[in-house]
Amino acid sequence: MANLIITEIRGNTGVITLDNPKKLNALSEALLTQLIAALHDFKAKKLLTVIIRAKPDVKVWSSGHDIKELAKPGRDPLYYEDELEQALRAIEAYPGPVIAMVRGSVWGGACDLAITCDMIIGDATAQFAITPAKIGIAYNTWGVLHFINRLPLNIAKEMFFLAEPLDAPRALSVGILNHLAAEEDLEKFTFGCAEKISTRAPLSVRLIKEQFRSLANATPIASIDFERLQALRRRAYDSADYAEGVAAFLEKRPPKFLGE
Ligand code: LCV
Repeated sequence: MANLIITEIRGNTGVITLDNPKKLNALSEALLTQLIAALHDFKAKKLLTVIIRAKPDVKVWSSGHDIKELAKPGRDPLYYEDELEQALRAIEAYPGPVIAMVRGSVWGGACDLAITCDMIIGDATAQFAITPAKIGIAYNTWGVLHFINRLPLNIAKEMFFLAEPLDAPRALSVGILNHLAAEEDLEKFTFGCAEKISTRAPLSVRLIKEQFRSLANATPIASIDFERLQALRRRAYDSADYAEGVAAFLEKRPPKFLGE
């Protein structure tokens, strides 16, 4: 299995570099399995902070879920055991801050991954797009909650409805980016943050991370409502529109959605 990420340790920080440029760091099952394994390894080594990044020369930080691996219509493309969902839970459960260091554009599931990280530090090339509406995907409800927890509702809705990238200044102004660093300072600034955190009391930092995780996920939803949303999701992932969205992407043409 080719290495699709590079892992390294700098002081008390584990570093994961997405490294599958020919697929624009698409979040394939293989890449995500390696990312989850790296987080488990960093946890075993008791590293307090993690940075997830791409190589400095990329235009695309990650093109999101590997569209070629999306479940065929009739099956939930973002079900609980999907590797993307497992990776998001691994980031959320990591016992310490996970920082996304972003250069380039971040698409779909990779945008969810970045905002599931505890902080995002980017430079002027950073862009963020959440794209289910562009492909006809039935996004999962836990994924939507990430955006609700991060952004004003109207901004989160705009991102989902338009499925267009937000550029770095807009991403900073709405709260996606914690910091917008100059290109030449991005690495130094991000690693400086991680280093500073790793001088803080680990038990307190780990407790805070867990408190945020539990409280952020504490949004109650009536089971009948969850069932109703699942039924609506199934109508979307069973639809001809979903098949059309994926086919149009692979055939490099605009999709023709019919609402069925
Ligand atoms: C597989 C790809 C991909 C890709 N998968 O280069 O959020 S949800 O619900 O939508 C979620 C399920 C999700 O994450 O879905 C995926 C969301 N991702 C996107 O919508 C981004 C799709 N990609 C693009 O829009 C373009 O590739 C960008 C703008 C990222 C880069 O455009 P550029 O013109 O530089 P190409 O489009 O030519 O892509 C280069 C190769 O990478 C493949 C793409 O099919 C092409 O393959 P070929 O060289 O074989 O033609 N590729 C790109 N993204 N997510 N494969």
